[in-house]
Amino acid sequence: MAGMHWPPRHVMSNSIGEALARFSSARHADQLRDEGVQRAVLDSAREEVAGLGDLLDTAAAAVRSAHAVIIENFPVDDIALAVAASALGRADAGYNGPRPDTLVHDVVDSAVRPYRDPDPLHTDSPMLRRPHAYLALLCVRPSPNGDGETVLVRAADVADELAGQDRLRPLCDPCYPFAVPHDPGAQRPVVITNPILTSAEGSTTVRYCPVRVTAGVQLAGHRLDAQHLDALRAFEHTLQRPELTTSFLLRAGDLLLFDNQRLLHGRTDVRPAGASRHLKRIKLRASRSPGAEA
Ligand SMILES: O=C(O)CCC(=O)C(=O)O
Ligand SMILES: [Fe+2]
Repeated sequence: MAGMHWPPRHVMSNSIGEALARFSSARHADQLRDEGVQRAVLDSAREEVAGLGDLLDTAAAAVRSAHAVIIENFPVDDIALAVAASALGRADAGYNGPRPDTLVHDVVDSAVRPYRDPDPLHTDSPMLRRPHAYLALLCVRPSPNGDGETVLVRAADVADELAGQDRLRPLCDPCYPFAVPHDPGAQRPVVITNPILTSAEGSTTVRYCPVRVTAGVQLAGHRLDAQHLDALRAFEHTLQRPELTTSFLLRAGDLLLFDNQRLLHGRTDVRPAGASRHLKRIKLRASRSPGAEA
């Protein structure tokens, strides 16, 4: 269940933050698209910024055990963000927002993603064969109203709830349609199918985006039988349960690191004055440890 002290929080000291900002000002974001450069720059940052390595190790361990962590007082800087995020894995410039090669995507109010609408619970990059393992969200500026809260739900809590209703197993079948956004000129929309939940060795993962799945069900829903449709409705219903939800306001300088396959995330709506809200986002691949499977 969502506890009071989740996600765990750590504060970056001013001295670490200032040294990391100084370190970052001497680097260029373009170089950091390369994984080898990311490793080398992270190693230099660990060496040059006293205390940074321990803080990042603590944060990475928290993401592994608790699936999310917040580092407060983080410098608002793309390079500092990329350096810290790369402690979790490889920062991937692919599929991070509408532009093709974006290491750091600025999450801001826009016509395609207006802040007045809530962003319902989802996982990112659900159409990829392997969705990104982790996300990093750095708050540059919250909404001045204090709306636009971040919402997190653990896949394992949703699965526990559904298992009790005998609706977990259908959701693990790879039959759920996700509509892939396509070019206006494309002949017909592409629909891929995936499980929404997987459960193995005590670990539950989730892949879900309401817009993609709703469109997928409309396009290919006839292939979902009553049992699978019923389980999908139960899943959607369970996401609304307040006791499974943790909501909090990200403040300027809060860096949220989390597991994109073990948590769903979303955002509550933002009133017009909150259009200046601004986050920075990095998407990460699990780093390949020596000898591990690809
Ligand atoms: O605006 C937010 O807080 C949510 C952002 C989000 O879902 C994302 O960037 O993937
Ligand atoms: Fe997202």
